[in-house]
Amino acid sequence: ADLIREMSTAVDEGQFTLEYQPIVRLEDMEMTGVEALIRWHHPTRGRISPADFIPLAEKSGLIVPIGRWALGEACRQGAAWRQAHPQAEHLAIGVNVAGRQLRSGTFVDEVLKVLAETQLPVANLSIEVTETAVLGDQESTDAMLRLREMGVRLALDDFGTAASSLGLLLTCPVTTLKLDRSFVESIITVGRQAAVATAVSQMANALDLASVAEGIETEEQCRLLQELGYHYGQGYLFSRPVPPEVLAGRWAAVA
Ligand code: G
Ligand code: G
Ligand code: MN
Ligand code: NA
Repeated sequence: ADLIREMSTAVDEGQFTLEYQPIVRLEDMEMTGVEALIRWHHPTRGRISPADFIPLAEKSGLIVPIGRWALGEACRQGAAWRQAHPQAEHLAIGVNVAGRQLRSGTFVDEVLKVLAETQLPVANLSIEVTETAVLGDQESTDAMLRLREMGVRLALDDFGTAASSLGLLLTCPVTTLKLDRSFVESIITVGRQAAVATAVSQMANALDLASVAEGIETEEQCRLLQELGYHYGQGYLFSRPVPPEVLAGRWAAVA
């Protein structure tokens, strides 16, 4: 309960920051996107992991203002990167959005407003939703359809972990599947993980969707996922989530 109360003022007090984890195109290992991941720097408790506060934020509804902040901040950062670094011109900025945000009724208008204010081109934005967040309900489907009409990319995050993955693909207008990292973790030694990863890749291709494999930690996993047809990869092998100035430094170094 204390944590919820503290969370409710944390946005205004500037206690949240975003880190960005690279997403690379497996064909040439170019960084083509990033996923924005929120960090809470609590004044007395120190760093609190999103795994510990995002579920509370979702339950309490505070995810709506927190998520609104994260969307604005990620778009502002993406626009700033584009201004400063030619390499960032086509960078996809992935922003996690909770079901409650998507269903809030004002989400699509908020996206429009943020894009206008930050001058981030719509083609640079990718919204990440989880299967459990959307579960095929009409309100989130409508919001996603409107986002698609605007040209926002939509990724289905943690794909394969929820109960209704396959049915969702018929109703949910996503552009990208992100294979959950639980299928990547032991993909080299556990045949069943490789089998699921193969099936998801084939399904993505059959449905004309982009595919991202998450949680890639070794060269061996990377090679196998590339052979299985994954278009993009994300994981500690390429980079941990890093503060924005670290990415800017990498671009400046190769410019
Ligand atoms: O960053 P980490 O590596 O610990 O992320 C833990 C979880 O928190 C992930 O499942 C991620 O999707 C979620 N998360 C991180 N940032 C955000 C955010 O801005 N909004 C929402 N809804 N979830 C987030
Ligand atoms: O659930 P979502 O995919 O939005 O969240 C991404 C989470 O996965 C973050 O907590 C991030 O730190 C974590 N992550 C990213 N790459 C790796 C990886 O290679 N290995 C592990 N174990 N976790 C990862
Ligand atoms: Mn995500
Ligand atoms: Na995920």
